[in-house]
Amino acid sequence: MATLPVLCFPDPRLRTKAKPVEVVDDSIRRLIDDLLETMYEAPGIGLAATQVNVHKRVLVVDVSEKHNEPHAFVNPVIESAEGKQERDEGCLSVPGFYEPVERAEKIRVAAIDRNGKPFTLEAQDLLAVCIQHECDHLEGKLFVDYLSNLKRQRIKKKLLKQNRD
Ligand code: QAP
Ligand code: CO
Repeated sequence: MATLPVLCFPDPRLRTKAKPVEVVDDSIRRLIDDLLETMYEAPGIGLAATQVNVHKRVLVVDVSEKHNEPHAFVNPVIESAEGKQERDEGCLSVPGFYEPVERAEKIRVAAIDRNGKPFTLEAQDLLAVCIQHECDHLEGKLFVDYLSNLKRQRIKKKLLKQNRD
């Protein structure tokens, strides 16, 4: 296992659309383990492969208090979404910034697990938000894209300045 460096907004590589995984092999299982280790170390509640500059459709989440309920999703698809909720979101790729974003309250996601087995999961509340946030990463989309241009530009300027120092 290893922790991986996380790309920081506005790095253009975060805008890459990830490619579907064709076979869940040992290299994908290693990627899942490294994503989990990187997420737990941060600590965070979700991480997508895009954020570690691997452009494959793989993401991990764990919203449990004890950080002992990891979920890994390969080729996730949100099959249905209903209702609305608004929560403060953050992102390991946008360190230090938290802003409210509106998302679906309840979703059903279909994916493949670390053994190559298809599954579906129904999620609500924070888990549903986290999965929607991480699925966006695989499309090259960030939570700051839902904010006003002014807020996004301010965040961008501050992060660019931090990364110079
Ligand atoms: C996405 O984000 C998420 O700014 C996962 O300095 C977040 O794990 C979905 C993190 C909130 C829903 C609600 C952020 C760590 C972790 C930071 C994360 C930071 C250190 C973010
Ligand atoms: Co994120």
